[in-house]
Amino acid sequence: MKKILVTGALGQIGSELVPYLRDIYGKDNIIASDKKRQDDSKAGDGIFEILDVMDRSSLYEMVKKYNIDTIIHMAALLSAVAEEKPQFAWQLNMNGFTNTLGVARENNLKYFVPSSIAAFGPNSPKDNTPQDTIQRPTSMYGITKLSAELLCDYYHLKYGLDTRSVRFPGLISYVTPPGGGTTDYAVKIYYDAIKFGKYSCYLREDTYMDMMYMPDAIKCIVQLMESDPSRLKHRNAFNVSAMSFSPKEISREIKKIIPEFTISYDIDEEKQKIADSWPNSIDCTCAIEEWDFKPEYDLASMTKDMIDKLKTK
Ligand code: AKB
Repeated sequence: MKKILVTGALGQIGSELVPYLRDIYGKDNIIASDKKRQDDSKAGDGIFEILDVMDRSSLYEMVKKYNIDTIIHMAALLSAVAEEKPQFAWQLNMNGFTNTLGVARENNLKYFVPSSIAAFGPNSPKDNTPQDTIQRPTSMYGITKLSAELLCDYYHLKYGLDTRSVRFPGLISYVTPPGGGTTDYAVKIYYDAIKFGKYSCYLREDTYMDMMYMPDAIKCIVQLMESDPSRLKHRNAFNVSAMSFSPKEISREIKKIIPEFTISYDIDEEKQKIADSWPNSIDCTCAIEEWDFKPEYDLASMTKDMIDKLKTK
């Protein structure tokens, strides 16, 4: 990777991925792009372009203008918000994806798009969900993610395009809050614990989902993209996770640092339904074997870091 275009650069992952990439590859080699410039302070000091991924010709021009060799496509709607407007979610997630994938093919670029644990469904094995198994997602977000997995595989097999991807679990970060995900509670709980000493959770206390701390997530994107292609038996997309916990377990961990913290439950049926259709925990053996995936943070170390960082913030 020498010249990288990142779409959705102001989103939850993009806003941490871009500075990380700039540190590694040089600030002039990372073209951050998003639909609109939200806030100057977030854009960093590198190149930023306004780019709507639905606009294929601008995307094509951007690739030519900067001599791009890699696209990291992050622009997408997350699960809960996609369920509120499923037709729009299909349009944005699929058209944005096929535009970037198509431009990558025409220019023979390396290509990364994140998939998600949402690509599994209620009849996938619940625990230790294997890399290759039944995938019949029931959320619109999951349907778009699985479609992208299949299409990336197709482009790799048919055209030899260097497509790579991971199935991200819920990502937890103190930098940019997520917007519209089902796993977002695991971020909000830290903010509310510090601000109010309490949190009202929209999922049942025993809802298990996979999670990962953002520093591990951005590191693993680069690690996968730089990995030896001859070792990769899988392309789209690798199971990756650092931990699996329930609201009850994360609240217990927070209590160790903020003893007065309390959690209550006010269930959002739509979000609960989505969470119930996802695995409790996924099996990451293929990512470990094929490109040495190794996250650093577990629930305890992430909780300590989140609370330290948010208190300073
Ligand atoms: C969401 O909750 O929608 C995302 C995801 C698991 O892909 N965080």
